[in-house]
Amino acid sequence: MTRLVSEWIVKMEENAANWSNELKEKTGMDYLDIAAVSSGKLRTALEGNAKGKRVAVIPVTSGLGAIDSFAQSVAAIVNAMGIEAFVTECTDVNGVYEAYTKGADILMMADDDRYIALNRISGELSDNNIATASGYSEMLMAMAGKSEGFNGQTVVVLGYGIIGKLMASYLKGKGAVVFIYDKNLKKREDAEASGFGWVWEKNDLKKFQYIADATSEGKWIDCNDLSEDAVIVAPGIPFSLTDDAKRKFQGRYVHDLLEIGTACMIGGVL
Ligand code: 2YJ
Repeated sequence: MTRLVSEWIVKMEENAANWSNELKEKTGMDYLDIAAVSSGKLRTALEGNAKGKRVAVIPVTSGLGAIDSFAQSVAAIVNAMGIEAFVTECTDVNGVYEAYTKGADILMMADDDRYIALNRISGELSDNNIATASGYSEMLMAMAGKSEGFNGQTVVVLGYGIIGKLMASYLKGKGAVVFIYDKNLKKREDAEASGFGWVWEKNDLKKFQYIADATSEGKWIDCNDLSEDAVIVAPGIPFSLTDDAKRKFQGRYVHDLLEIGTACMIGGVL
């Protein structure tokens, strides 16, 4: 799991609302739409449930410490969904106390292993890994024009780690025939036991139009590595496409560092 670095997210606070609009152009869904579809709720229901709610984001210093502007970025994403969010002045347990005393309905916080949203009124909890996997899978379905399901069409998931496994299961549940590509061949048995096909060669990735990329290597996919009509969703950090491949597939890929997962977490607890 890749830990975010503050230089990567330094502009997120000011760009959070723009990215929601760009996603709408690329996929037909903004943050609130993707939050709704990934959590199986209606957008109008989320809008109704969000009324008057306040979200507290609590910086957490345990482990490797707080990441500069992480909590501010999360709050900006939630604000961009039309929901009031603030960052607590205190951190850790004291921050949880502050969130409660200031009347927050939803608490968001992350340490090195887990990033959660907790609705303290309803008791609902969402996890960033699950939210990210379902959100990006739904993005792929929308971009592929398969919002109702893949109906036996083939999808390749790159990287069979936490998010890759979750996406593979989610997409299978949506009717896709899922193949896995992972450079660690030891994962093949596990993937096949879960009912997924296995892609042996990087060269074979060209056979797939629909790609869900959960790898964390960065710049290992170039222009000629994918099919001409490839559609790519990529929660993996750093992003796999080279700069040339990004130009080539412009408009046909979605990748971000925090936004889609965060929006979907809110969907899960509203
Ligand atoms: O509050 C802070 O600023 C930090 N404690 C945030 C830490 C963020 N954590 C990560 O980036 C880890 N990779 C865990 C993320 C889990 C989601 N997949």
